[in-house]
Amino acid sequence: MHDVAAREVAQPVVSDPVLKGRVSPRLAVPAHIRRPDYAERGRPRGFHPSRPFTDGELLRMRHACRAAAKVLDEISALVRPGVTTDVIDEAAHAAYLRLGGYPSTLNYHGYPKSLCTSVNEVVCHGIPDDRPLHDGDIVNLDVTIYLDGMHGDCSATYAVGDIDPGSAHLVAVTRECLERGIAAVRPGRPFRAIGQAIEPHAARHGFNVVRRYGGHGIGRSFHTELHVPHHDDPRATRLMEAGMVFTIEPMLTAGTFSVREWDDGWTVVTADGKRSAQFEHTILVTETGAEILTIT
Ligand code: EYL
Ligand code: CO
Repeated sequence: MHDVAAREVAQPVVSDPVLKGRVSPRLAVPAHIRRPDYAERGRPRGFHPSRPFTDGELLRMRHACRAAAKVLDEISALVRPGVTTDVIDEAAHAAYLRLGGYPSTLNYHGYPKSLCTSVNEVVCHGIPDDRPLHDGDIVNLDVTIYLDGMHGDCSATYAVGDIDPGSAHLVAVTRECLERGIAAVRPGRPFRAIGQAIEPHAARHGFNVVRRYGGHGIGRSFHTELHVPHHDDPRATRLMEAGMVFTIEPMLTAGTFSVREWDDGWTVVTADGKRSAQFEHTILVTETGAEILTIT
């Protein structure tokens, strides 16, 4: 397997590496908020496999997904130079609680914060800390809420102040890849069709698609057994069914698709230090295509 060679177009800058900051103490969740089963001990007891949702489940799922989109919309207004990702985490935490929900990432496999904030070469699972956002950074905010017994998951990548044209291009193409992935959803098609729609679009613009992480089935469980590759993976032979719900969340890189994990056990960065962007929606398979659930 070979990474796609960059074409002669503006590539994102390589800025100073993102350094690990100080992580503040865990935030509390009031007793009246309904918690997922992992909230206390960190491990889900199991998962509810992906299958078409009942009408009742779908009603609750729409509620959770709309709330996730509202939280993301609200906290995205905070993105500007000088704001720390910890301040964004505090705002997200308050927003989940105000909507009556639990921050799904909080203590999920021990994860310490209420959202993921992934800056520049951080691909995903960045932990909010005391690092201020710098002018020229790009940052993905990944929000998941547990509400009405359902998880709703969405993310977007934002420009901090003025960003270079190469980074703006990476962000734009990544958003287009999510749109193309969603447009490929149709009952009866194999999941492979999603990556087949995404990967060539990324490649056309000289970007690579991260393979190590994919979308996932979601609902009563944050993650089900259903894995949704964003690259063309011949193993993704399962067929989409009307009523299924899953995320599509392509991560594109300006360089290699290979990733490394920091020794904090969470933060995932590109192996070559080049920038990465991501967009995510939770979507429903309809009779004719897909419906985006994570919209306000
Ligand atoms: C927690 C658990 C290893 C998230 C997502 C937070 C991170 C690393 C184990 C997926 C999987 C967010 O938002 C997500 N997908 O869109 N784990 C997640 N964690 C975590
Ligand atoms: Co997410």
